[in-house]
Amino acid sequence: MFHKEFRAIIFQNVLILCASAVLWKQTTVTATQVTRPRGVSLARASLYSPDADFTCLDGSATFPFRYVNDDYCDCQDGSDEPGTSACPNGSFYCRNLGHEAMIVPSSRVNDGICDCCDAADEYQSGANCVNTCKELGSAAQEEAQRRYELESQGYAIKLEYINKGRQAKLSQQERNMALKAEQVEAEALRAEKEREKHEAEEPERQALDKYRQIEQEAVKEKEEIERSKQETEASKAFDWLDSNQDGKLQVEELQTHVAFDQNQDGTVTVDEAKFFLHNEEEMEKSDFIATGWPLIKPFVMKAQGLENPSQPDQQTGEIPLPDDHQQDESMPETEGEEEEDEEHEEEAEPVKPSPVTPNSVEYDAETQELIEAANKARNSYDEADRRLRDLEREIRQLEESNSKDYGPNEEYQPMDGQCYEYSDREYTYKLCPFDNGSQRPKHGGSETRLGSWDSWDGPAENKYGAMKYDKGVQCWNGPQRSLKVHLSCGMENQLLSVSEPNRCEYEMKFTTPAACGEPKKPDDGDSEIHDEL
Ligand code: MAN
Repeated sequence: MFHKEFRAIIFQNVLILCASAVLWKQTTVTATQVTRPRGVSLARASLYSPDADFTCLDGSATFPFRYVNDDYCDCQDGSDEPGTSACPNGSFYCRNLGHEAMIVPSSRVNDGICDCCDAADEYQSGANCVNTCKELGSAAQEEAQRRYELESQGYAIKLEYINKGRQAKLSQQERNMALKAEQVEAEALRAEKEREKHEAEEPERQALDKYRQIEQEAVKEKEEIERSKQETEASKAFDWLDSNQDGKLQVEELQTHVAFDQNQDGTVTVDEAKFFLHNEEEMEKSDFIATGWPLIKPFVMKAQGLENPSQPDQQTGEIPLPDDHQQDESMPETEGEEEEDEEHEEEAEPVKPSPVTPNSVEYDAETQELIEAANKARNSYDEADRRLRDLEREIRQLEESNSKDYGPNEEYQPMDGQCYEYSDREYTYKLCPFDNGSQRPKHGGSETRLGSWDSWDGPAENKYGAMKYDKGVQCWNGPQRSLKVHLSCGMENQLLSVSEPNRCEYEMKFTTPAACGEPKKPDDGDSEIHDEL
């Protein structure tokens, strides 16, 4: 209490001594001629009425108005001392006429440091502050004007982008409608061509069926001839090997031929001979033809120095065997031997060339015509089918592009289909908006996809401020790579920088006119702060 009274006495004294000066220092007059205590903004002027008691702005106390700016802190929120440094938490407002108003902590008032450009915060410190608001104001003004002009140019380009984007969307929609109409036609045409194809293929099938039968018969005939050739050859070999002509092949008979000396020790043992008789003592001719000769023949041929035992005689398919088998150890000549036995050659039935073979079919004129008609119908159908597929593909692509969000006014559409690059020391980065982002080592190596277009990813109040690309190439021992692109207003589309704040998580800074807002004309630079409570 004593303190309060003491302070009041001091205050009154000061008031008496320098009544007019203090009054002047307590108030300041603004351009709008509103009287308010020092350090109070225009917006708060009405809360400081000299004709009434003052209530702290937090409502915590009320006292005579003369306590305001009396250099003694009465309010917890410091609101009674806006123009002195008495309260640690007060705030001092400098008008900074000619530049921008500013609020500084009132603890800085008269601390010897010039905070306000109009020097208002140092009215008693003797800091010799000079009012620099005019110079600062005009520099800021110039900068604001420069920014405004840039933004205006960027915005003008953005308007062009909007036009282009809308135009592209419209023509895509028109093209889509036209394609859809064409698709209906193309479907009908394909159905018609399919019907025609079936109609042409049916008579062709019937005609070819006849030929197929002939072909099959020819094949059968050929096989039959081949089989009989093999049989004849086997039969002759048997007769030659069956030296005692008893109609059976015995072990001893085979032992006389060195060709069966499998281990080549100079003797054909019983076991070696029996091997060819399926481990029996003897073999009937029918068994020899069926299974014995195929086993023996390679040995016979080997003895003759022939490589390919299955090669048939071109003409007869027979093995011309020597009349005198005593001359052995020359073996019976198998097919493929150069010298031909004249007798056998005469005996051999010439194989008639098959009229129709699977590889060289000659069709009669009528069938040929049916095939050509069916081919034509098939080609027409294929063409109609291809056209429909092409249309469907184009429609799909258009719809995919149409479903992309190119911004509130289609302003980002012109960036689709373009790519932009940026190089740092190690990599060249590429951004193809609405498609993907990638990274290529500068000194060789393949491109790594950092992500594919996913969605807009800006904050709630500016969704179009950033783009997300995800599902990039898997990081070694880590996640799939991903990329965030931050967009800001600029004169041109340009990739400004790339960073990798976390391993395999990339960030790009990209400027584009599409991100420019409507430019606001700079004011005269002399602005008040709207410091609402
Ligand atoms: C490559 C690049 C880098 C990445 C590593 C992760 O070197 O894609 O950006 O950090 O792989 O292993």
